[in-house]
Amino acid sequence: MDLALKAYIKSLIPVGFPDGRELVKEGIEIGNSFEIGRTQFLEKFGYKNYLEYRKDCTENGKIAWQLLMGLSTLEEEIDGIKKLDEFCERTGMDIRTIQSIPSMLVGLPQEYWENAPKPTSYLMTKAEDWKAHSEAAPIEIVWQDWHLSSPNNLESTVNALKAGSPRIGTFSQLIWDYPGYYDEEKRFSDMVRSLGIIASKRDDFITADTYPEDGLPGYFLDVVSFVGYELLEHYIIETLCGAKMSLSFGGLLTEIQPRMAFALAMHKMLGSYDEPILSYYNGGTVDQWDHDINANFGTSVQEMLIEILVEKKYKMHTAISPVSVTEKLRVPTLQELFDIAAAGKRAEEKADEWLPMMDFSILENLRDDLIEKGVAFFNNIMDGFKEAGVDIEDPLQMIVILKRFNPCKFEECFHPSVAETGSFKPYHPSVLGRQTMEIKDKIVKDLFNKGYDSNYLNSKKVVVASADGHSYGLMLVDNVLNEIGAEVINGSVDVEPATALDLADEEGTKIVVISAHCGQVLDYSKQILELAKERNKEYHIFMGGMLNAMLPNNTEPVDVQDKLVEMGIKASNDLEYLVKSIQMSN
Ligand code: B12
Repeated sequence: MDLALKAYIKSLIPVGFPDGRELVKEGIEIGNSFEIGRTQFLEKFGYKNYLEYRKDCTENGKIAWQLLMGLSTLEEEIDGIKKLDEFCERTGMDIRTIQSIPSMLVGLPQEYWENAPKPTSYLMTKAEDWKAHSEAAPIEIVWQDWHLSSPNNLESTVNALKAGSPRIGTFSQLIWDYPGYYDEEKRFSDMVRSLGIIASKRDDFITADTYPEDGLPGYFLDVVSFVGYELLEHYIIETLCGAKMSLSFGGLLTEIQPRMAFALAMHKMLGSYDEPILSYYNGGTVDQWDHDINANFGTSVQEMLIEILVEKKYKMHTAISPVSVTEKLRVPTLQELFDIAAAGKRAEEKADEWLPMMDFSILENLRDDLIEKGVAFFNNIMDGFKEAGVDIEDPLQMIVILKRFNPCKFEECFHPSVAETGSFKPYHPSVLGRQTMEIKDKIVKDLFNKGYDSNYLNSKKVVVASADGHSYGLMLVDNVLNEIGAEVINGSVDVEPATALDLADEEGTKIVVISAHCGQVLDYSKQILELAKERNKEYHIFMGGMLNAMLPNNTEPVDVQDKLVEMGIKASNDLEYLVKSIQMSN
């Protein structure tokens, strides 16, 4: 291994942290001290556990359906669960699982709430709040987001299990940062304890779920790297912590062949009929239109149809969790969720007519190629870690290193093409990175056609950063500004207001460009403007991305671009406006 890489990996090894093996044991003890909750769903339909339900669906030639729901208050969320039950009863359509998505704040201990920007979705504070979901109706409730890998993971894992959640996620989200929270040792020691708790519930088929696109793979440019990385997570969860792993995916892997081949690869390597690895397919989120939104039913339904067909053929017990046609606009309403699930269920009615015409050999060939190269990627990681002195049998050390690893560098370091050809070259490119570069090319071409050139910004120094974990808008802005002649300093993702201004001060520039997507732009802007005032300095603050927020008395996020402009933020998604305004800023 190259010496610089070896030194880099060494520098990521945590010092003075507890031994992860001991933390797993502590977790198992905590897990043995309480029982998992028995839900209204299991009671009403007479299943021993949720896996038995999914197997029952397979055996009866049916698909298990799920919705992801994160409404703006706890009351609305509970009411939404009841409404889904009513919808199932009225239409005869069984959509019996909800993955509830609370606010990011639920992942933070409450003492941090006051100073954190307020994102979309609802809050929970006590064990009864979790229980209220699974007691509301015979609908199975699952918690993944902001649970297993958040700073508050120990409390939320226990609460979710006591409320009967059949899986706890999301392992891959360990790379997410939380505003104002910096105690890595506590957060990840607790995460290993939580994995121990889940391990203690193995016989109840409770799993630790992951969702690659929310973690390092969200930055990867090759589907092969997804496979290799998942082998690594499987090694940590199953081999080091003794917990059962499950995996959901699909938001970003939207091209049908690699999408389905990835599922088959996971099933072939890590799953079986009795112990499935795949929990659900999430609907694709990147190909959606933000105009004439009903057209999105077209792409969504064909995606669900192939998932149904693959499920019928390979019997992996994978649920389908469709994404509303409004995905590109904002968090969906309840009715929008029902509409897309109903469309999928109607496609299911016809699937048996398609099945005899299907030839799955293309998918199987791609699956085998992904497996071969993915295994090579995994072996490269393990060899690299060992050579750099990582204790690869300590789950805490492994998790902390993943958290600290630069995601893009991670892929380039271990990708098998590097050993083969000397440089990184994706074998089966992932969608979003490629699409973002295509959008960038088009924007730059249009700007050049309008008379801008590669010296237009005359090496003006600009700090760019993402206010949350979304990186592609940032990548786009960085590349456009760079090609129009700016000197771009990229602060990366999860950058807090103070850090953005610190970076601008260090670099001696007043130009700060923020990309934000989580509905936090109003709070973020207030904070950054107050800080600028305190520093008695003038900055030019630009902002783009998803310029919306949850306002009091509203149940859906609303556009706040005008409010931001009134506050003094140059808020717009227009790249030409950005380029022109930067040119005029002193
Ligand atoms: C990819 C994605 C993710 C990936 C991100 C991976 C990564 N490495 O970036 C993952 C899966 C991790 C993710 C997670 C979450 N996401 Co997300 N995500 C998306 C998705 C599908 C695409 C965003 C994207 O990258 N587009 C490609 C880029 C190139 O386009 P863009 O970002 O739209 O940017 C355009 C313009 O806005 C502009 N632009 C962007 N920034 C800037 C800045 C300036 C200054 C300017 C001028 C222009 C500009 O440039 C682009 C031009 O076309 C959107 C839905 C959608 N289809 O848009 C949801 C979406 C943004 N996510 C959303 C949410 C809620 C989340 C989560 C909170 C969900 C959760 N699990 O709880 C987490 C938060 C994670 C975190 N830590 O921050 C919501 C936001 C809701 C809202 N505000 O109303 C959306 C809209 C989905 C939805 N309908 O609910 N997400």
